[in-house]
Amino acid sequence: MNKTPYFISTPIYYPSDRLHIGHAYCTTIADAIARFQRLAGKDVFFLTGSDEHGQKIQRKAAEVGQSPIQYVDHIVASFQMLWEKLGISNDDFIRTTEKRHHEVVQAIFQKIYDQGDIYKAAYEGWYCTPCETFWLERQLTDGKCPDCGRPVEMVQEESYFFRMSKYQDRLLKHIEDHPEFIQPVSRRNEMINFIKQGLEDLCVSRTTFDWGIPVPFDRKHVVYVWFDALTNYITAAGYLHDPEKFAKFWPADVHLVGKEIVRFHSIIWPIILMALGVELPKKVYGHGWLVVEGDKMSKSKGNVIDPVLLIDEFGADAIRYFLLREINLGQDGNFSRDALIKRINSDLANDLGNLLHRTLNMMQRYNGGVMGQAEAPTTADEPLLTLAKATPFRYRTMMENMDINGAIKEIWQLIGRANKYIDETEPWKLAKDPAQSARLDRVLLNLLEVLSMVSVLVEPFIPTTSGRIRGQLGLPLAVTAEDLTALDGFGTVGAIQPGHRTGKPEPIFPRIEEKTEDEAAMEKVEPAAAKPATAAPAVPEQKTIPAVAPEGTGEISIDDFAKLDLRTAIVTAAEKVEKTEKLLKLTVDLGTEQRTIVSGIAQFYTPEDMVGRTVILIANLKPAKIRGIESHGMLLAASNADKSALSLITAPNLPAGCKVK
Ligand code: ME8
Repeated sequence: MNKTPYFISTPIYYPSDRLHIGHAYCTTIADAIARFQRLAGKDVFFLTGSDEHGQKIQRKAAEVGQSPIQYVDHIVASFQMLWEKLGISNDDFIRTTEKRHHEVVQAIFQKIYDQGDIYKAAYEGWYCTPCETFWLERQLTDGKCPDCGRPVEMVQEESYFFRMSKYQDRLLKHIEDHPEFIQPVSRRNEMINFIKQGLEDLCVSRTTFDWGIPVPFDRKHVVYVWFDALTNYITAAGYLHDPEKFAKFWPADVHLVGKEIVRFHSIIWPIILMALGVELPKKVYGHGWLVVEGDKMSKSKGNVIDPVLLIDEFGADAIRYFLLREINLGQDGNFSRDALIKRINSDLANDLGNLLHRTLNMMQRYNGGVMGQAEAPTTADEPLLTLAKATPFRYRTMMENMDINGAIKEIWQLIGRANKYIDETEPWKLAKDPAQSARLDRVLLNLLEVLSMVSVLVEPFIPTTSGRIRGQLGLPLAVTAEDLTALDGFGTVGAIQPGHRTGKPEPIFPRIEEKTEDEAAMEKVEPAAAKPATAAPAVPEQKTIPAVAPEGTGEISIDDFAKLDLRTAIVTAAEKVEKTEKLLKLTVDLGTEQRTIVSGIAQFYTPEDMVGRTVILIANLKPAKIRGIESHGMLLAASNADKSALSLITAPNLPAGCKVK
């Protein structure tokens, strides 16, 4: 039987910089939907990639003295590494520098030109290079880019223009006739208003730089980067190169994009397709933005979150779960370390981890890990079984509507009900009475069946964990479309039969000891203040010392100690770091230079206490960003075991810059 095709895409990201948690958010959503659609029996084509041309990239490469291709090759490799680490199951990764893409862009530019929808004229207007967007004077906000708020540049050049205005009425009608085309509805209304103000013809070529796809009939020009980038979706679907694939996967089911680029996808892109005589995508979904502690992420604020570091610390599934559970798809959402740790502890370690652990533990203790012959369900089982029967349908409906958050809540409601069922049925009492053994088996069977269901339903969100749960349950590790279908018959077709063997319980998500942000920040910069040193008190950087110490002894050589550049420094200014309890920002004089240090001592020293003190500084410690402040060095301090007392190491009678040996 032919499977129904399903095509989902993410934006192709700019390799102007490494990706941050916002990009990981979008790609994780797309991955969860792609995985769900595969489970739902569809033939899925899940596309992501990189948008490599344009002025922004050319400038970035020049800044570091590299050719654009050298520059992007390196960054694109980091994208691919990130997607692998995050468990992203994309079927293709398109780079706009690939030959297959050049050919398509040039062919469609030529076709649209030949039919008279692209014409040459002079362009004079504003350009935002970070957004790669043209603006009219009247569209600017206080003379700046209305999208990103950054300065714009005046552009005056000969350009090719695309007759967008000609298609305005057709596009408006399409949007009005297809309420599902732009979602959520708030974005749809914005787009309708935008089009009603009148569409200008779009400048689709540039001449003042050359990092782009040449216009085939006029080599002085390169194709405008958005015209180039949007075309990626049909290139990858096989347009011109693989008609069979294209017929199967086009039109795309959904272009998932951030809310700031819905305009490009629901106005420029459909008009390009109309000009080509190609069907429009079925849906453009504009997801919300991820902010950090309520603030937009930006390099200048120093609050950009690197997903690679988070995955290394917490694991890919924990990050995926947080992003998918915490934020409603169409709305903006907040990322905070505290909220992440809370979610891991409550939902993953407590609710899911405990259900699995308790059930498998009881299977081992009462049944030696082997399922017995269970008696028929009783009324005491009804609440759990009724909920379990209803859950797959509700889950499917929500996932089809891209309500990921709602679907996850459904699963966790079932998990919560199953944990309660253990408390209600008290299997430990049943286990004491041999006459109750078939009843005990029923309770255990219900729990195993529910866990088996959960292992299928969570696969799109936490795929590695799904496999680990299934391994412990004694089920095949990979989840298939048949497994999801079988859930519809829950209660009649069981995954667990008498004689089934379950494995040993292993914790799937260890609880994370909650630390406040200040504590985490302090550990990064000042391990001596956060944790009392166990070796020599004057050696606070515990992480580097064991690496050079002879194994097992904990001792270091005098040469190791000599690596530390310890110096006296005089504090010249001090203030509290805003919105923190424990951090002070200090300016210290080293005799030869002034440094800024962020130190976790605010509970023990006021800013006034600090000014004028001569402290000891590790001067050759790598700088670290703490709360957006670059801290260059670390003060020495000693503290007691429960950290209730802390004392700075000082050298009151010495000038700044003396070496400590
Ligand atoms: O715009 N929160 O690429 P880009 C959530 N190359 N999502 C975020 C985010 C945040 N804080 N920051 C970025 C481009 N994103 C073009 C796209 S498509 C033909 C060309 C996500 O690298 C979000 O999906 O600036 C946003 O639309 C996308 O990254 C922009 O990535």
